[in-house]
Amino acid sequence: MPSPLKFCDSSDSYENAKYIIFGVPFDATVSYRSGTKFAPNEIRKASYNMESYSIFRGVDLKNSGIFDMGDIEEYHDPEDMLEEVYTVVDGIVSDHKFPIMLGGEHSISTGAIRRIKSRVVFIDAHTDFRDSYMGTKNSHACVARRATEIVGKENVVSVGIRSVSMEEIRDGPQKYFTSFEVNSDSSKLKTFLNEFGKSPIYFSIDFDGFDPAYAPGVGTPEPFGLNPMVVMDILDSVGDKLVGLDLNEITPTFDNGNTSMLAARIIQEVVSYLELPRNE
Ligand SMILES: [Mn+2]
Repeated sequence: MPSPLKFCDSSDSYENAKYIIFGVPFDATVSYRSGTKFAPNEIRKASYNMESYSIFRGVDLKNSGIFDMGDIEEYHDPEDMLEEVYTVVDGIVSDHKFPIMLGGEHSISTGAIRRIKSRVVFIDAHTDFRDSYMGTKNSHACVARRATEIVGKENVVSVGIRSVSMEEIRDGPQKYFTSFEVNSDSSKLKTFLNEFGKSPIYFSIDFDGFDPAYAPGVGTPEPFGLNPMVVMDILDSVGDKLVGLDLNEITPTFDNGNTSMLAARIIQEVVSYLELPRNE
């Protein structure tokens, strides 16, 4: 899966790397604005604007061991895509490395969660708890439902919720924090995550969880969203237990550049957090 573009500071070989980036250019089930398949390369391009040094963490990412594998091939059937994501994540995790997946639409996460089977923290405007949507159970509108089936409802939480269907409320969705709760007082979220983060955590970021002011280039924008600083709160609470990351639903055709930039920066912040010296 060679790609001519590589994420910045991806200079190491796979063997020597700790963080493995790969793209999943898949947007076959999107319900409103398509184009997320173009996001992996836009995130890579945006990354070239970034300094390698994190002043916040005091970490230089040049030597952190990031390797960008490029993209998997473009699939049209969600189950084919999920099998390939599972295989790639299986290889990375079996080699004791940290997978960073660039979507693509949100349905890509299911492939990683099937392999990793840890607790899941979603950032999302939507509960994504429909049993099926537009004829497929692997729609991006169903990803949290699939996650609860894989790891149990008590092991999934969504942050930033502000758009839910009656059907999802009736079915009793996963634990969630609305954007209104988090924006007015994030202490309840942090208290919850401090406990939740005692087990390994897969972190899946749907960029429509952020306010459209910060992340305009998404498939289904929703006003009254999160400030991206919530990522720092989540890292402070569960960062030590992170076992995988994905960034999804970015739609470059509707972006002014800021959404891909935010994605590239979040990858840097997560890696620099994980690179902090630990007393373990
Ligand atoms: Mn969403």
